Amino acid sequence: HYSFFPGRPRWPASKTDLTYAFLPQNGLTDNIKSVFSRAFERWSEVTPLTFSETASFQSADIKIGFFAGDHNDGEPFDGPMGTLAHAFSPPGGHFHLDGDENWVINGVPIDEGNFFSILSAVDLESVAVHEIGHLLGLGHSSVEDSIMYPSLAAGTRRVELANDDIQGVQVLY
Ligand code: TQI
Ligand code: CA
Ligand code: ZN
Ligand code: ZN
Repeated sequence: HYSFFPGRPRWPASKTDLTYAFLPQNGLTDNIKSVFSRAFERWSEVTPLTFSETASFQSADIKIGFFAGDHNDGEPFDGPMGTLAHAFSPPGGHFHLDGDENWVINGVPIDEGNFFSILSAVDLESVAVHEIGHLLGLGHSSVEDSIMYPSLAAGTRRVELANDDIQGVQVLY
């Protein structure tokens, strides 16, 4: 079953059109950006919310960046595996991904020429859909095939919202 953060934080009802931006220093490719766009779309299909990319990192509601190790928010990343990403509950909007993961998009590594075991491959879209759930106010779910279930087998892709995820987010929005 779905859960919320303590106090059930959510984006205010007056703010249904959310903007997101990518940390300019990351210099992400269009392919990587399109993964996030698809991940946002899955949540906008089942809520009144819309998500659009803005060029202004400072003013964006949701700020997406890849960071390695300590990045000065008290929650350092830990190299390959372990913590993959973290996002803060509304209206925080910080969405950080561990730059040391072996991220893959449709099974293809983001970093060409970087060879690694498929056992350490992490599907970017799966993690993005999960973290956006947190950004919207969902905690973890006990339903095993839900997006908000707190574990994912290595190399696995899980991007379709389960009924449990939809019911949870529709309680909030
Ligand atoms: N990152 C954790 C997560 O997003 C951070 C976290 C731990 C957390 N406890 C929390 C966030 C409680 C909110 C509330 O869940 S993670 C997965 C999954 C992670 C894990 O790196 O462990 C995904 C990030 F589900 F695969 F295990 C994304 Cl999809
Ligand atoms: Ca890690
Ligand atoms: Zn962080
Ligand atoms: Zn989580």
